[in-house]
Parts: sequence; C-alpha cells; structure tokens
Amino acid sequence: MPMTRRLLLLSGLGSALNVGIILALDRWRQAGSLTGGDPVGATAAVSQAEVIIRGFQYLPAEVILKRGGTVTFTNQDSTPHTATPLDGAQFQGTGRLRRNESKEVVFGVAGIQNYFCDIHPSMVGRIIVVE
Ligand SMILES: [Cu+2]
Repeated sequence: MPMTRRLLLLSGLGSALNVGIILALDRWRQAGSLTGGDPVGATAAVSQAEVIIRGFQYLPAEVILKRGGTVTFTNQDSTPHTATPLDGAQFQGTGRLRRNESKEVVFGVAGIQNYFCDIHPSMVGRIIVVE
C-alpha cells in the first residue's frame, strides 16, 4: 500500500519538524535571555551567583538559582541602585546600594522572582528559583 506508507512517512516528517522547531525556539529563547545551560531544570541552576549593576543594568539580568541559594548584588555605578522585589516576588530586597557596595540575598522561595530598581524603575531583572 504505497499511499498509506507515504502518508505515514509524511506524518512522521511532520512531527520531526515540529520537534525541530520546538528545539530551535528553545535555543533561540535561551540565547536571548539566559546565561547558558538548559532553559529550565536544575542542571543549569547554581547555588551562588553574582549580579553586577553597571550602566543602569543588572548583569546578568536573569539567573537560574537553586532554592536556598544566594545572589550577591554589587553596584559598580556611581549612582545608587537597589534590587527590590517586584510583582509579589518573595525575597528581601537589597535596599540602597551605593558605589561598590554589595549585598548578599538569600532566595528561599521557588518561582520567578522579578526585581527592579526603585530609584530607576525601568531597570529590571529576575532570579528563577528552582527546587
Ligand atoms: Cu537604579
């Protein structure tokens, strides 16, 4: 039955293409927004991370952290900045960091913890806390 076989082949190709597209999208998303490793999952998660504040930006703007891990925020700008919980994020903000000041913050709650600078609200970042 050549016709059936061809249909099966086509539908097989279709799903292979779909998988390819999904993988490509994941890679694209990863390249655009994440620091590296798997887009989700504990393999990419670290227990300690550094976020540098420089040029009115959080570098990196996104960190994948194990629950209970710590992030050290350091301000390298001459202007003061903060990392303040946004959208109900659950962690203790840094308060005002002056030039070359650092603050270590513990992230004890899993989930996407968004933050911003309450002096310059267009500055935003996020810590993705995983189990
Ligand atoms: Cu700021």
